[in-house]
Amino acid sequence: MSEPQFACINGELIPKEKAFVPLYDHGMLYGDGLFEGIRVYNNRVFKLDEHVARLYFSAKALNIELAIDKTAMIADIVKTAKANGHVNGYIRVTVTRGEGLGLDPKHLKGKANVYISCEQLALYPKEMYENGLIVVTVSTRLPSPDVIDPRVKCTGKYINNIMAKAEANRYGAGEGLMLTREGYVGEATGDNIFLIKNGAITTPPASIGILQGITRDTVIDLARGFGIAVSEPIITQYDVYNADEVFLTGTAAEVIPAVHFDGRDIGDGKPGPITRKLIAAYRDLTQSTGTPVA
Ligand code: PXG
Repeated sequence: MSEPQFACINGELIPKEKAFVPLYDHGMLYGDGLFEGIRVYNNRVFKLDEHVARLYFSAKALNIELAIDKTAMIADIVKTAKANGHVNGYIRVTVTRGEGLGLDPKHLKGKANVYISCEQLALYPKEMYENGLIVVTVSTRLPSPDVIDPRVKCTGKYINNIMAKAEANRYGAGEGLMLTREGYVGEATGDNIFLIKNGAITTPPASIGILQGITRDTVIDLARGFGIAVSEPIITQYDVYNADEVFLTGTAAEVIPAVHFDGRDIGDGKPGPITRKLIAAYRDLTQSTGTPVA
């Protein structure tokens, strides 16, 4: 992109090439931070209130004190999107506990740091949305909810997801399916999973140890709006292999069919009709709703 690009650090817009993280930022030292990935579609920020709400719930859970309230955060996010002039884009909000050496939060200077940037991001090529993804179950397990509550979207936890993604890459798969410690189906490395069987939808319950995705909630609403039953039972690999259709959801991946798991075709190995219907409905919604940027 030829136009100047900006990041927003603690409310101040800075040319992107001059935007740096302090050496002793707790996020840098210990992964002591939170993040949100948010999309801009058609000059509107999609599900902005929901992302900011999740960020503040995560901050509360980790006792990270922000200097600004949700209204000011929303204004800074919109300001950053606007400054970068992306009609469609991907906003990253990162909050860290602050600056200071040593684990003890009482050594931190000042309040949490807030970093906001905006990029272009296409996670998968267009063909994958038409033909579907190949997925493998990875050996990297989800952290147990008694260690870190999965609803907390904290940066440090993601080393596990990165290792899982690298494992999927080694198999040449588009995504890795992560299981809970007990071996139940959890989620992909950056996406939630949905199964369709006999016209009804299932997805693992958030309490099993997964992120309660905003795209997940959106797709559940869309499906119910179509009169499709959605439930959240415990799901096993057997259920995945024997589903009629499977798809993944996430802000970055959006809604994407998954047609092949661990060497088995799902159904006939092609994206199914309900998946296609939900992809179309999700696209319509992203184009027509959201917080205006301009
Ligand atoms: N599970 C996990 C583990 C995630 O990290 C989702 C599900 C989907 O949640 P949303 O709210 O996006 O529907 C996520 C989301 C990134 C990146 O920077 C990570 C996510 C989303 C977007 C980008 O790689 N995680």
